[in-house]
Amino acid sequence: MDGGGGGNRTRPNILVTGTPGTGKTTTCSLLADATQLCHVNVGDLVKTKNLHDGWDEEFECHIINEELVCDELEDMMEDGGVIVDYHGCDFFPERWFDRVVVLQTDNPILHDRLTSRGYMGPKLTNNIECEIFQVLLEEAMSSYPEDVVVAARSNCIEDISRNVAMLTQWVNDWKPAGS
Ligand code: DAT
Repeated sequence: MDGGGGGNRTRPNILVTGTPGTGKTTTCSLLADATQLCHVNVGDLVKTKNLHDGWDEEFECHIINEELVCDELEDMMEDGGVIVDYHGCDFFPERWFDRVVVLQTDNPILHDRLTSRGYMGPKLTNNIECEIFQVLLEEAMSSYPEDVVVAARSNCIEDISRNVAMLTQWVNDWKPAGS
């Protein structure tokens, strides 16, 4: 069982979460290029490794099997140096992450991004409500220590550049536990 400061890992693990469309994948991909950490897109992993319990017709997405996902990631997370990209955060072990970033986008902007992605009906409404009620920020705050969670605005390209620069700096300054 590890405590704070990253257990035995020599590089930190970061979770980038937020409502779909807030820019997680774009941010993680640029952050992985800047830091050489490994970007894991959990949605893609669930599809390619079949870590799900079928298809949800109403919300048009796979029903994620959280236990299978955690089992799949455990060894990698223990080694460290992973950026996890997912629109949920309460089922990962708390000890995995040194930083949890919650991306947030103003509603009209998010609405446009999701409709241009083809979201409509309950899937669109559900995600917009998720952002209005700051569901992911609440979930992150109730699942991780206060000093681990940061909220970051993601409305425009400049926001992405600023967030990537801020996180790159944080990764470069990070020190393993006991060092
Ligand atoms: P997510 O992984 O959170 O679902 P994404 O990275 O796939 O989001 O981004 C969805 C779309 O929105 C994609 O076309 C890129 C664009 N986008 C995301 N964040 C943005 C930002 N801060 N500024 C401009 N465009 C952004």
